[in-house]
Amino acid sequence: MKRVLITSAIPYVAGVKHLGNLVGSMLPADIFARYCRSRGYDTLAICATDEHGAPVELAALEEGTPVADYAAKWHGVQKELGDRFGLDWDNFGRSSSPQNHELTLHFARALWKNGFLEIRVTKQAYSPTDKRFLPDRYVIGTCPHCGYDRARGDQCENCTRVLDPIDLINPRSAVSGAADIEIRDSTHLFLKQSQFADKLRVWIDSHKNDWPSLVTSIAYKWLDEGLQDRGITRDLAWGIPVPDDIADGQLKGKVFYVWFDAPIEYIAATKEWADKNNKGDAWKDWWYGDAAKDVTYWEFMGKDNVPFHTVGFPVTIMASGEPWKLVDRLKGFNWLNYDGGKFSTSGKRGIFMDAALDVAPADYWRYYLIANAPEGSDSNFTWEQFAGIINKDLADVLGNFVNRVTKFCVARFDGVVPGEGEYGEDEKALITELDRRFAQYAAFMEDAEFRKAMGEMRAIWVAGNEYMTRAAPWTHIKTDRARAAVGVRMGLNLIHQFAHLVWPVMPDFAKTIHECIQPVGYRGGVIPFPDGPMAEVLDELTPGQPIKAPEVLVAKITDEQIAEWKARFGGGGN
Ligand code: B3M
Ligand code: ZN
Repeated sequence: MKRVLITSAIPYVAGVKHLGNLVGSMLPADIFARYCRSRGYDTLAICATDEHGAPVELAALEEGTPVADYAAKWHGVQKELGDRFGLDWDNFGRSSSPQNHELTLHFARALWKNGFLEIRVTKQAYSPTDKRFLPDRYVIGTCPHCGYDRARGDQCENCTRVLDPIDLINPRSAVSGAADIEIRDSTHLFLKQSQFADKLRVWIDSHKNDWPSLVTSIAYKWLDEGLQDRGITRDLAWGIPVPDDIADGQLKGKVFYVWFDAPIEYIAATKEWADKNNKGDAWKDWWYGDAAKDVTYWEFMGKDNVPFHTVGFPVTIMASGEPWKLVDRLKGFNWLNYDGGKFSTSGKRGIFMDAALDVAPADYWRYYLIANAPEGSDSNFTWEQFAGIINKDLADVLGNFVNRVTKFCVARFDGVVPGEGEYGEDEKALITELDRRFAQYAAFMEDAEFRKAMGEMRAIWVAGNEYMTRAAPWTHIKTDRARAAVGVRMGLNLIHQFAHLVWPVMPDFAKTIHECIQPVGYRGGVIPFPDGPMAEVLDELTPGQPIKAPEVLVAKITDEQIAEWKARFGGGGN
């Protein structure tokens, strides 16, 4: 059996994530995982909250809450919102877990023992006003590469380059705004990444054909610019402390850099899963040595996270000298913009996961976002486009199809699958077309080519609708009941297969329509991918079996709603 390990970039625990975060990692990872489960693959889907580092410490500071409490609270909020969005992880872990502390120390010790860590005295930003070192995002200033004036000390949000706080022009403290920033000496551990440049290049070359060019181009850019050694400790209080047996206690009071322990949490969250479910060492079978050889490991992330997954984390694994799994398929995404500008957490611009669910059900968002995923280039959200796609694809095409067939069946065939008549030429032509389209859809999904897959899904709904218009049982019922019965029977079978098709993308919707038409023996849970050739699955329902017509399946979005949401969320044109 195929084994598929799936990780989504783990969101910082601070606050509610916006739809740009969702579409760039968690949503595609979940849809891909559900697709894999629907094919019967042995699937493990992992996500977590990223709880360490300057961003979280800073946010807790702003809120005036102890960091540990702050992290626990927001982990809970994110877990709940993820559930409401249908994100169905095998484990949604926490990078502050004991398992991650343990594994991070395991890696750090292996790196130290293998001679890939070095103690260096570095120049760090220090604020006398704040009486502390200001690592990473604690410093804000102008990006030396692109001139963006609110670049943060760890990475420029605008050009995605990774920065050092002391590179920033006009630096100021994120804590107090103080500009009295001094440069002081501080001792840190450095991972000798430069020694892995050749090995990394060979590895990245080997993925030239199965990673998106967005991903390989970012990876090559890093290698071509010359791989720098990387500081993996910070002057922070919150995080995983450096133990005394590394660097003879010289790093006392410092913690590992969040980007060192965050990817290790992919493994640790798998161990959390095993521990929670009494699965012993089963977590290792996904990650380590021969037991994990047949696993295909997929990572999903936004483009700003790509360097850490094509260089940082792989170097950690390579330098450990242990046979941990490296990523096989790395799916990176561009940005989703909000009405021509950036989604911004700090600027509170755009739509956040909690507010999104106030205005529309999770399935609308899941479908809209994945159908417009920023795969080849950035994509842009507007309320008009959102409403247009929901109203056309989901209401006019899919919802209308389900409604007219089920309602007609209830009205004219006593709400049972009619058995009269035989499938003819029209039905056979449809079956041939759908065999081809389902196969094409599956091929796109196997490669996580979501836009193409959604295009094919839509084409399948359209083919069903067009067939129904030709079959017109509402016309034939007056003169030829058997002929009308054939159309209705095919229509009901199509609806049933649509539930199977759309489950990974719209799980609630799929469940609703599947419950209206479920074949005898269905027990709930995963709604599997159509199991067999269309000639069989489109003739699967038993004549005489009762069906139901769902209540309004997809309510159309009105112009008044669009106006109201634009006013509420800002942006969105006028
Ligand atoms: N937390 C950045 C982000 O949320 C970071 C990802 C970690 S993946 C190991 O986009
Ligand atoms: Zn920049």
